Amino acid sequence: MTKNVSFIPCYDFSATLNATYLKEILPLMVSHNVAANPINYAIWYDYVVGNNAKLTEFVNTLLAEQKPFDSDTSIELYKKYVCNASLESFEKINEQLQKVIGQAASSINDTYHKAEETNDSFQKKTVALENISEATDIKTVLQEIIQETQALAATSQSMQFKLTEANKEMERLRLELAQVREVAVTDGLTGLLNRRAFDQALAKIVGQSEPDKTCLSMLDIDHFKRVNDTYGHTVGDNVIKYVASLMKKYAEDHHHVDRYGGEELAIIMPNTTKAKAIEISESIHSAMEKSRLKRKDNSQPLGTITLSIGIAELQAGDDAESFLVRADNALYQAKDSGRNKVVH
Ligand code: GH3
Ligand code: MG
Ligand code: MG
Repeated sequence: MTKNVSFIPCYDFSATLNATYLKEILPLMVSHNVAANPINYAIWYDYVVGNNAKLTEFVNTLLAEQKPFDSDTSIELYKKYVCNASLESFEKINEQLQKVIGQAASSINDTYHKAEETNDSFQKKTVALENISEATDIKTVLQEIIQETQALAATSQSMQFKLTEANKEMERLRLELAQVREVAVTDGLTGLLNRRAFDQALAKIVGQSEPDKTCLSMLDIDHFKRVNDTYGHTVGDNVIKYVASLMKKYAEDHHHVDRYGGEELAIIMPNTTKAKAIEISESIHSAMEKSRLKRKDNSQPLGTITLSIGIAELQAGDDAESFLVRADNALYQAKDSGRNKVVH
């Protein structure tokens, strides 16, 4: 069936954050007597990160009912919720597509055979008609021809109906596939494009663009660890979401706004001058600096949270990596020279 389809889960968090998770995951696994193999780690990773609601619910039920976390449960959870729903959707859609195509092909085949049969029969009848002289015999042959023509028309009508149905079903599957594809390139927290989409878009844009007409803006939240340490991860998540919303607000429609990983975000700007890239990045930077963010639960102000941004312009001879490195270097300079600024 679809053994050749593979779909790797996308983890786009920083090394520092993963170290934080590790410190939560391992004690949890030990306390629940879960073998620390890669499959179980992936499950408990998602559980600790908390971005996989269905998995969390399933694990919570298991824990509440004190059910053992055995290998069957673990493989079922991994296949269903980690490795992943998208793969299952792809397989399901693929199966349905095969079925629809199979039905349409068999209907076309039936009609083809019926037409061939009718053609043969007509040829025989043509010969017969040439040798018949009695009017009653001619009438019988003509009646047979009419019946066969009617049968052929019915088969062809049935094929038409089945093809119309197949067309509708394929359109439905096409939409379903588009949704699955969208999930595969979307970051769960911010709704921005994810790292997978960023890598793909950057390679494509660098390959197609003229130098001096494409820019890349890399953005990192300053002292974000402090935000997490002071207010907790949920508040930290909301700050990332807020920065993402500012990026969406100021970027142009044809730009790719991505979550590169953790609290690092990026905008790929094709057909954009450096002056425009600077203007957009400065707007995001100053909007963030002016924001007066408050905690949702108790309205406590979070204080000023700032951004460092590095901008690079595509140059002749660049590949995706060299372009990215230059933007990253600019970001590093922004950090190194005191943060809270745009460097280009
Ligand atoms: P700098 O100004 O140098 O960027 O300092 P920083 O503290 O922002 O940078 P550092 O790389 O030391 O820490 C980044 C932190 O971002 C560590 C990690 O806990 C946090 N982080 C990364 N991804 C997420 C996320 O998805 N949610 C939350 N809440 N925190 C995250
Ligand atoms: Mg940071
Ligand atoms: Mg960072």
